[in-house]
Amino acid sequence: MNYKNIKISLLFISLLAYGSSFAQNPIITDIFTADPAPIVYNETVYLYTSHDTATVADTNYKMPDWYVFSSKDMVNWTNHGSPLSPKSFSWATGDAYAAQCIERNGKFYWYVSTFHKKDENSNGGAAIGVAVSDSPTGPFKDAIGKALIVNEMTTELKHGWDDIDPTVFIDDDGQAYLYWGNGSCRMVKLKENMIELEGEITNFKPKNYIEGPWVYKRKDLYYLVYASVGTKPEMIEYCTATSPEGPWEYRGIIQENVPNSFTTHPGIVDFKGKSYFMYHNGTLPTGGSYRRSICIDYMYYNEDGTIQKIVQTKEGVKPVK
Ligand code: FUB
Repeated sequence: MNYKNIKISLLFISLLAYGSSFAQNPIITDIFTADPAPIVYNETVYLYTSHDTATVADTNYKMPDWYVFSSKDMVNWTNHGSPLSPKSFSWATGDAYAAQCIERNGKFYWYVSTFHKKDENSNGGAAIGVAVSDSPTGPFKDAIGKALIVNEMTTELKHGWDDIDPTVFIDDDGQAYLYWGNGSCRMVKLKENMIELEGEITNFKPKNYIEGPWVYKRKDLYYLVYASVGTKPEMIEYCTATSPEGPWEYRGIIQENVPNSFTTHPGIVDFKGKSYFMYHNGTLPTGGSYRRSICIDYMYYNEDGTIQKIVQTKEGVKPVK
């Protein structure tokens, strides 16, 4: 090997070493993203996100639309743009808060929280809509031409933004459930068509619950993971149950406060044998509580199904082979 070849090899080796320790978190760096909601479809992870566009000087959210990203290795993410915004719903106005998409029978149902215009169906306030598509990346359209949940359907809390943050779960027997809520957690069954409610809305308040529920099943246990608030910014805590309707047993804190953001928000996915925990923080340059960024770290379970504390890292996760 001549001197030039040795130099090139050394450069290659140091690039490899740099690459393997390169920080992956936050995972999206060209726009500010929040409220991660991942699903696996066709050996690909699709990640549905909120989008923060507030300026550094702003003191509240500016969230114009929702985005979709995808990855086959949890490290390289493709931006599919924004196929949905509150403007896609004739009845909606205002911000595009947290949302979650799920596949059923080849169709993709994207449950979103936004705000309702004052009209004959609602006096305004937060509302939940559902959009549908034949593809995980859209195009999506309003599935029913009206909101699925309006403020007037839940009356136990008086603030107008209590009907936010939908999470949707389909049990092994095919029954679908929608959970949501700020201040208390609401639950209602969905019909098989995924666009109509079935039965009564119930509400309950897990310990320290504030918002951002994420419901899933692992082995025989149901998990309700959520953002919690006490005297500090939000953390992530969880409950488990042996039925999707509860009763929910409080199991503790999974994730402590995140740097530079008052909120955090859970999104959980298993992909190719590993469990991943997604959340947001404010660590991108010029980031903050209204300019958030999604991160991914590994998630580990104990033998008894309890969840180990998430270790928040800059390195994030390694590419899935
Ligand atoms: O992104 C807007 C709101 O902040 C979400 O709806 C909450 O979960 C919190 O992340």
